[in-house]
Amino acid sequence: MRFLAFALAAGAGLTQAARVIYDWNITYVNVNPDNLFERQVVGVNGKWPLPPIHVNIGDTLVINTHNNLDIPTSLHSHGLFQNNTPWMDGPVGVTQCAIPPNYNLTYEINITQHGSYWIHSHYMGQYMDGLRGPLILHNVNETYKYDEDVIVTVSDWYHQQSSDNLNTFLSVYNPTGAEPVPQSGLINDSANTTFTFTPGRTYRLRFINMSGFSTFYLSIDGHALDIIEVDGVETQRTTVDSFYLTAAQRISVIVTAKNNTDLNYYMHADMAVDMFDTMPPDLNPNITAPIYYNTNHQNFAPSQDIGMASTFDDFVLAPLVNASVPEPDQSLNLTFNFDVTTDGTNRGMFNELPYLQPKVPTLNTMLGMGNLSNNVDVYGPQTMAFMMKHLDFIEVAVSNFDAGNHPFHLHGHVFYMVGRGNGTWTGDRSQAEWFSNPMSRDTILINSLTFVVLRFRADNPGPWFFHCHIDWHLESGLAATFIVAPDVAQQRMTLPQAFKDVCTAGGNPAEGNAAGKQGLDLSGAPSGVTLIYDGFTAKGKGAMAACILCALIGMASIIFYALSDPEKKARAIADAKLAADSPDS
Ligand SMILES: *[C@@H]1O[C@H](CO)[C@@H](O)[C@H](O)[C@H]1NC(C)=O
Ligand SMILES: *[C@@H]1O[C@H](CO)[C@@H](O)[C@H](O)[C@H]1NC(C)=O
Ligand SMILES: *[C@@H]1O[C@H](CO)[C@@H](O)[C@H](O)[C@H]1NC(C)=O
Ligand SMILES: *[C@@H]1O[C@H](CO)[C@@H](O)[C@H](O)[C@H]1NC(C)=O
Ligand SMILES: *[C@@H]1O[C@H](CO)[C@@H](O)[C@H](O)[C@H]1NC(C)=O
Ligand SMILES: *[C@@H]1O[C@H](CO)[C@@H](O)[C@H](O)[C@H]1NC(C)=O
Ligand SMILES: *[C@@H]1O[C@H](CO)[C@@H](O)[C@H](O)[C@H]1NC(C)=O
Ligand SMILES: *[C@@H]1O[C@H](CO)[C@@H](O)[C@H](O)[C@H]1NC(C)=O
Ligand SMILES: *[C@@H]1O[C@H](CO)[C@@H](O)[C@H](O)[C@H]1NC(C)=O
Ligand SMILES: *[C@@H]1O[C@H](CO)[C@@H](O)[C@H](O)[C@H]1NC(C)=O
Ligand SMILES: *[C@@H]1O[C@H](CO)[C@@H](O)[C@H](O)[C@H]1NC(C)=O
Ligand SMILES: *[C@@H]1O[C@H](CO)[C@@H](O)[C@H](O)[C@H]1NC(C)=O
Ligand SMILES: [Cu+2]
Repeated sequence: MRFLAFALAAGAGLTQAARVIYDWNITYVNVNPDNLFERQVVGVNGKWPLPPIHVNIGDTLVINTHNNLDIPTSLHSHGLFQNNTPWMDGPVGVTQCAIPPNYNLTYEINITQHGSYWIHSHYMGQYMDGLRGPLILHNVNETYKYDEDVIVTVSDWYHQQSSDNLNTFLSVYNPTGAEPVPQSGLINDSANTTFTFTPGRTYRLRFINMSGFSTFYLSIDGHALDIIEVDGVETQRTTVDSFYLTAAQRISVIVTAKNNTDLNYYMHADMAVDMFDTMPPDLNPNITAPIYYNTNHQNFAPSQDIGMASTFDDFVLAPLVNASVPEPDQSLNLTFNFDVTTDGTNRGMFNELPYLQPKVPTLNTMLGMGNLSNNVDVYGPQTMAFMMKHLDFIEVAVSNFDAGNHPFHLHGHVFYMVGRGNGTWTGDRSQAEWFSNPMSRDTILINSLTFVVLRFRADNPGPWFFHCHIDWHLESGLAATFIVAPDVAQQRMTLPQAFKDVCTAGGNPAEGNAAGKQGLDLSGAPSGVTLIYDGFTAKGKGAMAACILCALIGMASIIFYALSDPEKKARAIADAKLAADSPDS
């Protein structure tokens, strides 16, 4: 890591742009952050946790990566717009091919935003194996004043490798789609994190949720939290006792320290245990970290932790700069649910179709196919591609048909949170609660059996991923691709050679449609993993799922032999369902 450029600029109070260069050799490291289990994780330059990245607005951030793993990787700078450089965004299959082992790729980003962000692998479930770290973009002059700037990451921690967890999760033996439950929660990637407060000082605490799954409720005994930033968007200073962060969300608060050192205090990060299908008896969901005013005594203020009873509501925060939200030019209606599909696995999906990664990254298709790129078909039958016209104001309504709450992230943009309501978005505005000066952010929680209405300006040509940030659900298919202005993208930009070479190096096609072919011949593009249309309603299937599990135990041998043949597999699952549905089961 070459950190000198930033240190000099900040130290001397200079405002001229710097080129901040990090050399990241992505390597395996053995660590034991929860003091319970040593495991192999993915770190950088032989170290884990990852070094936090600090840059100033106006700087150019350069990350030279070398993949020293035996599996592919990629890096996504979460929340950065990547305007005019969509190839720097990082999601494999959308804007790039995975970086193969022993290969180098350089990410170069002109920093135009400020606030709290993070950088993480966007390949399979790899970020839950540790490849995730803070990315802080400093403003020239911060709006709010504080004495100290402190990063606080929260994350869930698994003892198993993500690839193993993923195999268990996306398996015919898991028809209910029960997610792997983490073994621990970590504050700052450690079970031993402690903070020190100096009386009278003010602290900006940048909370970054790097979880793969669990949501946390955060509070500090005896201290009010003044929210000033949400996902890089500044808010009017708003005092709360506690707040939640879903995976991938960030909130900055200003905390004013007490005037004396009589007591020490605990910071609380409580996992939202209602998300877990099972509650492991040895999991402590309530993580704490001491905040010491005086390390010479252990007198702690009484706990005021109310956990999930928090009344925090991010919709009612007000942006620092008032929102101006016109009526939409184009509207999109998305619903999502989970169900067993024809490959026998339980998958998440928008509009009844799971996302399947195309053979060619969507960006390569967009920039490489001339006029055909304006035809949504070239992006493949199951990339859930939606075409959006340049500068249109887009409305996306998302209805959650699932029993769980899910955090959704849009790449390349922040969206206004203009409305919400119970049940399904029918287009009847009187059934929604509307916000006249809405907040915007890049990751939003959508509660069970409710809908949200989001709006954004399609001013960033490129393919932008919209997906559940629970990594298990992303991998199972809960994703869509917003295809913004291929015509303008082609006029403005050319895919850098390095982003073609990285495909070739990994044995993947670098150009063509989703099938790696020319024209509209999409034969061979990933497809055919669909709902089983067998006369059962989605709800009926959900209710039946537990029963199927019993039946599956009996059917296991049949399914085992059917594994090699997707059609037989689907048949076996369907048979299992029928068995489960028979009156005597
Ligand atoms: C990356 O790190 C590994 C493990 O420490 C080391 O063996 C390898 O030589 C490094 N590679 C480069 C290109 O620095
Ligand atoms: C890849 O990166 C490593 C580490 O920065 C460097 O030593 C090596 O020379 C680079 N290889 C190529 C082909 O650029
Ligand atoms: C960054 O901005 C400079 C100056 O406008 C431009 O020359 C360069 O291509 C940009 N780089 C990236 C990666 O966007
Ligand atoms: C930042 O603040 C300094 C000191 O108040 C002022 O001189 C400078 O013009 C400000 N810069 C910007 C970009 O607002
Ligand atoms: C962290 O705390 C545990 C006890 O909770 C202790 O066993 C361990 O040694 C500590 N680790 C470090 C690095 O201080
Ligand atoms: C938490 O980790 C960040 C880096 O990720 C570091 O800057 C900060 O000082 C750490 N805080 C504590 C209290 O350890
Ligand atoms: C982080 O996000 C996960 C997933 O949504 C959630 O379960 C967890 O409670 C969050 N943690 C915090 C501290 O907000
Ligand atoms: C600390 O003392 C100062 C001066 O007496 C007062 O203005 C301030 O409100 C006090 N702060 C707190 C957190 O009690
Ligand atoms: C976690 O904390 C919450 C809020 O104080 C409490 O209701 C809950 O019982 C705690 N859970 C455990 C397992 O201690
Ligand atoms: C911003 O909106 C609020 C109402 O939400 C209003 O009171 C305030 O005057 C507006 N500020 C500006 C600068 O328009
Ligand atoms: C949705 O239901 C909740 C709880 O029943 C209620 O408080 C809320 O007002 C409802 N929202 C709308 C927009 O009707
Ligand atoms: C959105 O889709 C759902 C499910 O198909 C449907 O019930 C609803 O009426 C649609 N809403 C609009 C506004 O088209
Ligand atoms: Cu989800």
